[in-house]
Amino acid sequence: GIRPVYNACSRLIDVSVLSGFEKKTAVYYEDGNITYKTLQTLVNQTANMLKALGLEMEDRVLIICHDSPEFIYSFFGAVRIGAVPVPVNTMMQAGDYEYYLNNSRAKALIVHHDIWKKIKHIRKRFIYVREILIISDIATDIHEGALNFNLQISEQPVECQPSLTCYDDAAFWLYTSGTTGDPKGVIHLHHDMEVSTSHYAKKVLKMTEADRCLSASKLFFAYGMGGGMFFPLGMKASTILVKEKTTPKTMFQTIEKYKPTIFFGVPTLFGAMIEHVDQSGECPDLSSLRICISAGESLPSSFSKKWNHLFGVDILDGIGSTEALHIFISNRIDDMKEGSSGKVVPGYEAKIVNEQGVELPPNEVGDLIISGDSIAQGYWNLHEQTKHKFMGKWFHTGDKYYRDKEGYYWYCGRADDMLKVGGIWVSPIEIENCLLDHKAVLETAVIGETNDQNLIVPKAFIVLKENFTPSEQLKKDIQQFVRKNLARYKYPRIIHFIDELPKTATGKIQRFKLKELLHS
Ligand code: 3SK
Repeated sequence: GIRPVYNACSRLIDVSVLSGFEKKTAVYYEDGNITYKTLQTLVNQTANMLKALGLEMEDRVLIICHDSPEFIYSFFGAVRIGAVPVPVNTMMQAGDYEYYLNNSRAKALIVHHDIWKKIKHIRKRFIYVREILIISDIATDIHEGALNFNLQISEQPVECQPSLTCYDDAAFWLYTSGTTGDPKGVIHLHHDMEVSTSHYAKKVLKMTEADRCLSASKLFFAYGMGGGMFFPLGMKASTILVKEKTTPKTMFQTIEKYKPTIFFGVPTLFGAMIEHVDQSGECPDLSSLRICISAGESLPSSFSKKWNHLFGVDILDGIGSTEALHIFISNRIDDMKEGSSGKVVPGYEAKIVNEQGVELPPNEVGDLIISGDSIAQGYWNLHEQTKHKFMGKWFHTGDKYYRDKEGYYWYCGRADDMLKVGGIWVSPIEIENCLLDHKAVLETAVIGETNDQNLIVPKAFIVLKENFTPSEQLKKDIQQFVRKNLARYKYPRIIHFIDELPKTATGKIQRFKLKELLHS
């Protein structure tokens, strides 16, 4: 039979006159506010434009868009007509966009004008693209063979019936890059955003319409998309969008200006913001915040302590993934264990298993697998990898964890980052957390290096704080510090001072790049 209609756009965006949300601010952006009513209208106009251009259900629409209202219009405009938006990272090279466009077989491309300028010379290599829409509010910013997005939508009717999609239709894709191979298209369904909002935003963050969210992570990442778009819109709260690059300074300025109540960050950003205060001696007013969230990597407890001391607000650490759409294990506002990722978010299940898939008892390190209704359908056109990771209702996260007797989960690293030192498994995260407690260490990443005797030893890459200079004596001090605070065999036998650690755009440290350095 025909399944009931369920369209993620109408579920998250639509408001009626009676609801009282029409006049409420949905988006704060560059000194302008967009109400829910205006947002709904502009999403409808975008949907009508895509329809008029011949886009149909299931057609992919690639979106290369900075954090701005147009991101939301394009994303939900496509979802409304049953097309499938594929937002991608705005910081990539031309060749990466060629890959995304051809791999997704997107029929339309919506792109900010500054990025279009960097890729238009390879236009002929985009095999499936029929329509190109350039986001630019300068009407004269016309590009050959392309349409002006803003002009086009302004000419469209303001009403648009959502298409007859159902709960399990594909709604959007997100690309995720592993440590090897090409990025994989993760297929999310129409119900995923609402499920994640109900499990995490509502039950863990206790988000209400009174909240104002700011996400340091950009909207094209799953983490940023939740914190900066579908949580606030789904809860009829407000979001603050910042087009500029995320830095400690832009974040402090934005928080002081727009007074968010919830701030989504990542550990390296929290660390850099703390360092900014230490260096400048000025402590910005963050009193509007009722809670901060950290994900992406495990948050060192030294950061949460210092942050709370400086700003009087807690950071809730959690773990999520692009495949799960958002956070599935998290600390709670009234139940936090510093250094842990917290407990399973209501609505999800988690298990720690060994290589045979047998569940392990508390305190034993194994593979974290999870289940829950926001987990993606699978990877686009990657049948083997899909079978490997999506096993029945369980998704294999690729993370090593243990659960303590009280039900808190402790991150031990990616499955492929764990080190076997002297026959004992060692978590690089534990060593990194200890190193971060040393007064000279700003950032660090630990990997395994094979020594002369063919044994794996921990090697620490360390970025020093401003007032410290690299020396042999400092290396010895740091090694001694770890030996004093952790089991002796865990101390880094090799220390390498470095100016900067390789990171993803969300601030995740790319340990695999450091490993490549060893072999180059
Ligand atoms: O890396 C994470 O922890 C994460 C959290 C939420 C959504 C997506 C991701 C990758």
